[in-house]
Amino acid sequence: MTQKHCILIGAPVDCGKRRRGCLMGPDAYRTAGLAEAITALGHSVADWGNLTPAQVTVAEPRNPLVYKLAENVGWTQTLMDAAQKAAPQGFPIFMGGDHALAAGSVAGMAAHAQAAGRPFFALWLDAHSDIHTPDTSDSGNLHGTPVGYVTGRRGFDAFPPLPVRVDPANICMIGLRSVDAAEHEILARGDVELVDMRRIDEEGISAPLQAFLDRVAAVGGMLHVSLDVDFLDPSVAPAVGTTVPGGATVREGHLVMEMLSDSGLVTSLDLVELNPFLDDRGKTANLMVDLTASLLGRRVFDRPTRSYK
Ligand code: HAR
Ligand code: MN
Ligand code: MN
Ligand code: MN
Repeated sequence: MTQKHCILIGAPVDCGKRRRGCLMGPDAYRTAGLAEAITALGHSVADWGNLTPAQVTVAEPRNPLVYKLAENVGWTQTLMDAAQKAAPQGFPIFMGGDHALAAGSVAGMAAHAQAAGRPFFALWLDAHSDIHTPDTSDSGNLHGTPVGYVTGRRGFDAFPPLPVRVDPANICMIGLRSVDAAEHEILARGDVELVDMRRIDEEGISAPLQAFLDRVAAVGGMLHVSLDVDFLDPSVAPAVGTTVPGGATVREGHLVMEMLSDSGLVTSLDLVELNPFLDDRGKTANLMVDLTASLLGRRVFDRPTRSYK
């Protein structure tokens, strides 16, 4: 695998939902040895430290349930800028922080791809589809809305203008098992590639992923991966506020990461929703670090498998 310059961007976003703790995520990744795992693979690392949200004022949201709108908007601006600054210099890794951060990281990476003249794709590894708008959210938790924002849905007027809309046909969601009615409605009408747990059980996780990667490769796309802790089964990744039973196994997680690594297509990564306050002796943080290492080239054996004759 070619060497990368990895840029760790600490995004202690904790305003995307009411349960607190994701602000400790970036430091949990540092404690779990993320930088060391990356350098052990021959890559270089720069840690840009933890960012802080731009201070903004916003009008009262139409939906009174919406939680901490101004802080979410500020983070979106900050991370959109950080993504566009980091992307020309290396491989940005956004250490969350909750999934609200992806409004900024994905929008910024999409803007970078456009500037580079390349198509942009996103892989959403998550139990949830996160395609609400602030108006359709029945929780008011904006970590359920980043896909709505980046695909240009209406209702984000308080947010920074979207630099470039992400085509829903360029998004693949894998791991789905908790989709709200309003999200179901928009997804049923749209072009997002949907891989729910039933499909994974029936087809395996590699076939739908490979089909998506082939599409990205065919047009020379840049691929952003947004890895939500709750993509994984809570038994192996308990440190998340929104656990949903029946998630991906450790083996499925590593297979996905190794295939992504082999593809050579991934240009940025979000690690989101880790709540270290809920972890069991660091097991979730450690697993997220191991998955990142697989994405960056860690292997038991390289493929193709050796022959023994
Ligand atoms: N759909 C639910 C809501 O909008 C839960 C969203 C949960 N989102 C995350 N990220 N944890 O996937 O409230
Ligand atoms: Mn999510
Ligand atoms: Mn989720
Ligand atoms: Mn909901």
